[in-house]
Amino acid sequence: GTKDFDDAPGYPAEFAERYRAKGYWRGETFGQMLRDRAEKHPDRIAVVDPAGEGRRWTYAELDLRADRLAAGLLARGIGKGDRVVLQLPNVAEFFEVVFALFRIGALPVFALPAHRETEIRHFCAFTEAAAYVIADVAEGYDYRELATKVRAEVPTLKHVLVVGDPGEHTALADVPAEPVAIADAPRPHELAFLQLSGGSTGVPKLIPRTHDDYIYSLWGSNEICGVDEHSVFLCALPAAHNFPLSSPGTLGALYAGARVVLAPRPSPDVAFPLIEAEGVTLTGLVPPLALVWTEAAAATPHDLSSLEVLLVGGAKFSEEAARRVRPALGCTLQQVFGMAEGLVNYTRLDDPEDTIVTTQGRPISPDDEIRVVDDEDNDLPQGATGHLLTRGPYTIRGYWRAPEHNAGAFTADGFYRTGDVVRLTETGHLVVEGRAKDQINRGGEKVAAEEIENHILAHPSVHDVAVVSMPDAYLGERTCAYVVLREGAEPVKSIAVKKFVRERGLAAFKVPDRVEFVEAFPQTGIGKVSKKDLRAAIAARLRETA
Ligand code: J2J
Repeated sequence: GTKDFDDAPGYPAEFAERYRAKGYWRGETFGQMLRDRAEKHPDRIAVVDPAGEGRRWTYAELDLRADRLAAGLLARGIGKGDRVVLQLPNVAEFFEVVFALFRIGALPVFALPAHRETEIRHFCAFTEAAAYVIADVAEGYDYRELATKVRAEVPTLKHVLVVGDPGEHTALADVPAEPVAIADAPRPHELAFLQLSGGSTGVPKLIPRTHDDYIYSLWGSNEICGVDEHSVFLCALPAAHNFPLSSPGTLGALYAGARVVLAPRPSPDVAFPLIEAEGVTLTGLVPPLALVWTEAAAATPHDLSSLEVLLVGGAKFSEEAARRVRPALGCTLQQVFGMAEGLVNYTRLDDPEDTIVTTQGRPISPDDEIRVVDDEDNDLPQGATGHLLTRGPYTIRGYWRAPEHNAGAFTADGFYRTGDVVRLTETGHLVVEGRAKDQINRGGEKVAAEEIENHILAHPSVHDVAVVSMPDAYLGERTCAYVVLREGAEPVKSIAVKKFVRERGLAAFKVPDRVEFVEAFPQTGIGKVSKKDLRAAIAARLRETA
């Protein structure tokens, strides 16, 4: 039968046994993994933080810091199973906190620096978080004020820990204590953290990942991406996102005993000097940034020759852009089509160039089960385009505390409905052809249409709204909100709708890029709003004005 965690469906016993027997699940935990690396090679550099006065932490130092912070957190009453919302930019402390939490079995909830009051309040309230960890100020934004507001609204939230100047909160630097033995250390099959879903619903769902399953995705990725102890991984995207965290990401690099270099921003002016100075061998980017890098590489004075692999994923990378990577950057392109729910596909480093530039790769594991189905869940013939369903040794069986949603998001036998529309090539590579979920992929940043619609509906002059994607040369897609005003309502300007959304305290990437006012929506045969027609209308409109 199914071994259920309290808050989410786990892997059925027969699957768990198979994943262990096949050696995918190694029975490791993150806490133990870091200890092991620190014992084997204490003096090797684990994390380089150029923003933090060029700090370089060895494996021994990271291990000791995690131990000391773990003890301090326990002393403050934060322990096994507690949720801790983590919202840090790319700083070394990100890893100190994450590994301290891993050690005591508290669950990090990986918020992004872009999230604002509405999202953070939801993460803290929904997870009944005991603590919230922030930076003081980053990119001109003061997270302490946000924390003050959220703390007043969420009764479980007892601790706000701040990297830097704490203001009215507690400095992270004041928490560490003398390391203690941890009585109830987490076990490999238990939850390690909650990751955020890109989502297509009103509020983002939380993704429960175990030590066993996630660590498999790390070493599996390392083998495919050629990561070993000599690798240097540049974390250019926000560290909390699943892609730079695990594909193979910072945690993959630490698993390998390699070096992680943190870029405070992903732009070439920041990243290129770091590549040269640190001898970076691989990094991951979303398609818009990969375009910027390929263009900037032509004129850069920096030596990028250490770069061996550029991973590009999070959104579809066009063949045209993909073909430019190797000539411009002198490295191998590796396309990656992944999801925080689990399944990750990579083109292989030795795939023919045509496969690398025209497909989004194939799964990490021989036991990743892939189905391509029609609208009624019937399997389609090989090569046909349809809905991607997947099940496997590092794909969740359900979201955290979401039984109703899970009933629709998974098949009865546990396949996750990715919402992606794909086709399989003869070599078993996946090509992403589109999307069935109601989401806008804004250059890798996911926007759930329903979430934005709910916010716009709160505007007193708005009668109805439909948020759709519109094509964009740089981001691939941007968001367009079609609005029907209430009868007799004063005219509203586009800019006022955008301002209204922004002031509700949402990540900036969720503010609609464009607002169109219409009298009524086109309808489907069964009287629902036809988003297909709206997408076609805005695309045509953009072509006319181009
Ligand atoms: C088209 N769509 C893609 C790609 C993701 C590695 C890489 C990416 C993510 C990620 C990740 C795509 N081409 N190459 O977690 O570990 C879209 C799909 C997918 C959704 C997942 C990783 N790569 N996508 O992007 O959870 O629609 O994870 O279902 O943010 O991004 O989004 P997310």
